[in-house]
Amino acid sequence: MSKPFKRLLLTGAAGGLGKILRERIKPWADTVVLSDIGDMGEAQEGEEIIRCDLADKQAVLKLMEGVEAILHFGGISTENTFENILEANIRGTYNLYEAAHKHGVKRIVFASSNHAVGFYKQTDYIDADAPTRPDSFYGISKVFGEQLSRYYYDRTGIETVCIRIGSSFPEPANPRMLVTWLSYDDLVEALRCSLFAPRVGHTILFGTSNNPGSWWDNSKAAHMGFRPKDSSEQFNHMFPNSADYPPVGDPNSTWQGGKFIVDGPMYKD
Ligand code: NAI
Ligand code: 15L
Repeated sequence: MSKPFKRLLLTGAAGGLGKILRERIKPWADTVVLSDIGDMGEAQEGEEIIRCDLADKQAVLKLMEGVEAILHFGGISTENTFENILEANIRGTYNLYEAAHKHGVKRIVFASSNHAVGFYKQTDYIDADAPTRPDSFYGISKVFGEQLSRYYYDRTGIETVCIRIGSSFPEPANPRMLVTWLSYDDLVEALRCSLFAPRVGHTILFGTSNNPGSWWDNSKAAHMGFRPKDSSEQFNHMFPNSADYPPVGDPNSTWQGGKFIVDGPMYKD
């Protein structure tokens, strides 16, 4: 049976999520092009491996040959120096969109982050139209990617779904993540909806499982048809009482972005 795409590009393929997605996205393309600066091991059947630094414009242009759609997961995934974020996330995402435009790519899924809105409080309930409130240089780079993709949609028609991923790990590491957790199955479902919903234009989707007490309203992305199946409730036993929760005033129990608001170079000088 023929697959939906001939060549589907996954950036960040050597990363935590990239390693999970590598297997799971195979049914969607004859060839999954895996790219990263890190080690991706050997190419398996249906895979092609291309080492590429996203900050290298010419290399990204070459990477894009024949690509029909992109899952953009590559880049620095936590707070870092502005210079490093600038190269990998800001210049890297610009290079990716410019190359995608030149090669006629029609749709991109951008791994944005809850840290684009991390300076909202945990008592706030926001939707995709709420102004961004990044909590770090990292969060600012995700806002940049969201705005850049908006611009490329308006200017060139490339469709993008920006998934503001909460915390996608095997299980929550703290009580905050009971709210932000995104199971791997639900992540794959969000990607499936992002790639195959008939028309997505430019959409911002909050990427969480069906967790109780969510801070995020996905009604503006209803056209995506994303219905998460998992819930963090299964992990409630890991945090049995409030003594496990940081005291009131602690970033992890105050801000949506948790401790990112105090991480990073700005606070270490
Ligand atoms: P990760 O740090 O494990 O993977 C990121 C990958 O990007 C790494 O393999 C790294 O080598 C690669 N990379 C970094 N700089 C690069 C460059 N200049 N050129 C090419 N590749 C480069 O992160 P993880 O957890 O797999 O996240 C993947 C994406 O999802 C990231 O963009 C992250 O910001 C985003 N995300 C992840 C969340 C999570 O809960 N895991 C939450 C929110 C967003
Ligand atoms: C992110 O954006 C990071 O990539 C990930 O490592 C987690 O820290 C996650 O957010 C989170 O907020 O839990």
